[in-house]
Amino acid sequence: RPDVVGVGEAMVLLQPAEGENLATAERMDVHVGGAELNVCAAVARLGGSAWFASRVGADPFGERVKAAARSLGVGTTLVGRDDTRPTGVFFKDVLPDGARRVHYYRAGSAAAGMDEGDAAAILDAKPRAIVVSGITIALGEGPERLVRALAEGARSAGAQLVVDPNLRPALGRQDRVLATVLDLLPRTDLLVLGQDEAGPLFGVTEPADVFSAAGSGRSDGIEVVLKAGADGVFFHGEDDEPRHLPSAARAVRDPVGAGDALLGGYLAARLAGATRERAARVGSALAGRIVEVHGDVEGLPSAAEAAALLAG
Ligand code: KDG
Repeated sequence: RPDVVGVGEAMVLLQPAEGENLATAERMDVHVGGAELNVCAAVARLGGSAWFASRVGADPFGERVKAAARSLGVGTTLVGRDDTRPTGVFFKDVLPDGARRVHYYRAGSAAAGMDEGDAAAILDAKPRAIVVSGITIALGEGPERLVRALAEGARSAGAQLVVDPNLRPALGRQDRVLATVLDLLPRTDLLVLGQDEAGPLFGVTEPADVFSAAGSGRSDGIEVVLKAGADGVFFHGEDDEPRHLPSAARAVRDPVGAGDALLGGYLAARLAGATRERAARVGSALAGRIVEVHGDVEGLPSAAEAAALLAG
């Protein structure tokens, strides 16, 4: 029984070396990225068992995604193969001001072909937590139905439902993402969102307002983690009030993947019995490492360092 199943799309990521950009680079580094796989990688590094659930194409990039997952210690039993659709690809550019911009080549990808028919295998695995994100909802109607089916089945399968809105305007369907995340809320056990996502979702951005809009104080309890970028993170104190932790990052080179590490770190720590505060510290420490290094998961601490973080 896995601790966590992350459901979504992972892609091959091509990115120019430091100081170069997509318009002129002659060589690129090859990585694998995908929000829910990144979450699984963080959970695995903290000693949890994490499986990735997805589909890849019958192509070398599909093999590469699976190999990358395995090398991160993430199980691939629930990664299916689609013989007619390709594995998605994305490129990460560095803008003159240092900001990152991603370009997707994933329309019609194998993962975008997932639908509610994929839910049974995931629920039958009886994970302790299922992680879904708005990226999957944005991939199309089939993936949206899969996310809804998982949300409906999670509790009776004994799984917590973990939701990250992961708004990605470049993917379109953001109105469907917002509506679905709101529909899922009454069934959500842990909501991890960016402060910039709170406005579109709830119309409020102050931590206390976001927490109450998300349903804090609900009798069966929802935990909220609000990511405020350079301003750190707000988490749900044991008394249901928002608590704040400053960012653990010493320098920011590449922020992509930080939110996933924060979610994975927080969740793994909670599943290991940590308090909300310790879990927020673990998640924030992982996110701080990720932003200091190029790549989505390359900055994760070693297993030994991760264990030390967990132990406090
Ligand atoms: O959170 C990091 C992800 O945004 C990145 O890995 C790419 O999955 C990705 C996406 O769809 O944006």
